[in-house]
Amino acid sequence: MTILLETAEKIRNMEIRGAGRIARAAALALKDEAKSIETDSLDDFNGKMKAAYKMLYLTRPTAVSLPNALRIVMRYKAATVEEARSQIIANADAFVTGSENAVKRIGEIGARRIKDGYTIMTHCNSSAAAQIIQTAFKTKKDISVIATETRPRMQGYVTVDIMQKAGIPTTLILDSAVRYNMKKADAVVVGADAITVNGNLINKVGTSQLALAAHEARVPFIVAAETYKFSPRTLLGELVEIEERDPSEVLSPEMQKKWPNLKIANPAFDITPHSYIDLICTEIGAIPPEMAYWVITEKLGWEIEEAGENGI
Ligand code: RI2
Repeated sequence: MTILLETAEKIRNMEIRGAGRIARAAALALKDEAKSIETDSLDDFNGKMKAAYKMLYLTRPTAVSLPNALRIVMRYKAATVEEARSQIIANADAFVTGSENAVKRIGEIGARRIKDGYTIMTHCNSSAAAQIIQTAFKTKKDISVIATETRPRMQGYVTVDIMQKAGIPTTLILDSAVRYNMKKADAVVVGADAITVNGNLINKVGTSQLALAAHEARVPFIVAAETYKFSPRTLLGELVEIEERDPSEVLSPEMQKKWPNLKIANPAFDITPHSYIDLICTEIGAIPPEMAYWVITEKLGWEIEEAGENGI
């Protein structure tokens, strides 16, 4: 199996997951495809690259880091196959390095918001959010973590594993115990799959409940998001598609047979309104959600026309 097919399959089945990791893996898959296409015809090369782009694009619908990464890698203008190939390789390498540096920078910026003695609640598993917590811990802050299980895929275990390996005191809680435990939290830090032009956050289902409970308890709600998590297509009025995953993630096929008339809803993400977000930590600084329009138009620099190219 080619790296392209393997990467697409692993993103689809969530072996590769987490919005940032998906973006980096997709960029590297395009790079590998560019390296392996054997042709002298630029049209042929372009056609094969577009097919690769499309295959990766269609793997998961919500995390905007995926189409953003694909577009960045595919921004090439070349007169020959070799020129195209080397531009794609350079674009992919620059994206991956930039993405890794962005996560580190977010860690440094976000850690300044974490005071000594803080307990931080987090949801699911976000590399960017975990980076803030780990960076704060490394600066000798006496911090602890409350991590939700994050049913049905239990990404909370990944967070617990990271925190335990780093020696950070951590409490694992049920998703349904968020409000009860919020009184013990001094801050909530979560990641992002997408941020819309009006500053709303799309993240793992359940995130909006953390935001509601944090708002009620006056606990700051902080989002860790690289700028490529902002969605240019929302500038055109489009909504971010919420991925609906297989019912078997919620209830086993055997149990489903027991209740043949039962419906199961399994949205993977939900929407947190910008009014519940105190701060978004990006690699270009800590910004209010109201600056989403600026990030999309000025930082990502994408013209409306480009953002509207039907993604492919
Ligand atoms: P980083 C994940 O989605 C979670 O929703 C997480 O908050 C978000 O991606 C961002 O993750 P999933 O792939 O990029 O587990 O910060 O469905 O690692």
